[in-house]
Amino acid sequence: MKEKILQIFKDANGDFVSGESLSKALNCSRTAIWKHIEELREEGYTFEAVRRSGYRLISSPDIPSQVEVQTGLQAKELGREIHYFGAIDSTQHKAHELAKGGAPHGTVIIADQQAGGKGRMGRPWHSPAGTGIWMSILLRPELPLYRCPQLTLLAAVAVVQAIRETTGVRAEIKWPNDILVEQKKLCGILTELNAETDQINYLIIGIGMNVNTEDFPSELRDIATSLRIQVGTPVKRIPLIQRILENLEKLYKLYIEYGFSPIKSLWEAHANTIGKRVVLRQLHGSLEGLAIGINEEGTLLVRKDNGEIEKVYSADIEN
Ligand code: BT5
Repeated sequence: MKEKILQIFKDANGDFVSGESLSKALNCSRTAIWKHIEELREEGYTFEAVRRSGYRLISSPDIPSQVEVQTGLQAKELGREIHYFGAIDSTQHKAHELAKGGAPHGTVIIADQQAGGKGRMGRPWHSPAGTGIWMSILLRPELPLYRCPQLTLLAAVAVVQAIRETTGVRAEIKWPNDILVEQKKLCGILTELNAETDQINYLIIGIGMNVNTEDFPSELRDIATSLRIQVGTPVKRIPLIQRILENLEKLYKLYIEYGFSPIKSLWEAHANTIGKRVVLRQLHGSLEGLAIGINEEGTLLVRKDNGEIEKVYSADIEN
C-alpha cells in the first residue's frame, strides 16, 4: 500500500494529490491514507499538506526502494522487477530463490543492509545499513558455460563507468572482480551461476559498493574505501544504482550482439592489472609473473619468468 501511495506521488511529479483521490484509487479510508503518509514521513519523505488541495511530495530520502529506483530508470529489461529489503541475509541467496521460482531476466534484488553478505569462496562482505549498494542482478543468457567469466568483466566495466559518470571518481578494475580507488577496494563483484551440462540456466551478478561508509572495521580500514571518503561529501545511491543498471543493459546488448571483443577493449581501458608483475594465489599454490592481458575468453594471461604463458581462470592477485 505504501509503495502504491508513493507511486501515485511520483507520477504526480510534484503536484498536489487530494486525499480523496488517493482513497478512491486505493479503495481505503482517508485515515488509512494519512497513516501511511505518516509512515513515509518517518522514513524521511517530506510532504506539504494544504487544506482542500491535498498532499504534495517535496523530497525523498536516499532509500533504494523499488519505487525510487524505477522512477526515472532508463533501462528497459534490467530493473523491470525490483525486490527491495530493508534488511536481509544476502541478496545473492534471495536472487537464487527467486530465479528458481521463475523470476525473469533482469530481476534486481536490493538491500539496505545484509547480515550475511558474502564474497567469493564464502568470504564475508561487510554490508552495514544505509551506506552501500548491496544488489544482485539475475540474468538469463543463452550462452555456453565457458563464457560466464566474461560477464564478471562486463559488469565491472558497467560499474566503473557508472562511478565516473555520476561522481567523477576514476576507479580502476583489478582482475577479476575488484574495483579500486587509490589501491583500496571500493566495490566487489560476485558472479554465481546455475548451469546444466554446458549451458547456463541463470547467472547472478552481485555488486557490493561502499558509498557513504565513513569508517570501516579494523580489518578493512587499510584495504577498503568508499565514494564518500573519495569525494568528501555524501553520495546518493539511487542515481548510481540506476546508472549501473543502464550501463549493464547497454553493454549486455552489445555483448550479445557482437561478442566479447568490444567489452574486452573497454575492460582493458579501465584495468590496472595489465602490464604489471603479479603474484596470484590460487586454490592449489601460487603463481608469479607479468600480467600481459586477457584473451578473447576473458582469461588472464600471465608470462612466467621462464617465458611460458599461463592462462589463469580464477585467482586472487596478492599485490
Ligand atoms: C568480493 O569478494 O569482492 C565480492 C563481494 C560481493 C558483495 C555483494 S553485495 C551484494 C551481493 N550479495 C552478497 O551477499 N554478496 C554480493 P572477494 O573478492 O572474495 O572479496 C572479499 C574480501 O573483501 C573480504 O575477505 C574482505 O577482505 C574484503 N571486504 C569485505 N567487505 C568489504 C567491504 N565492504 N569493502 C571492501 N572490502 C571488503
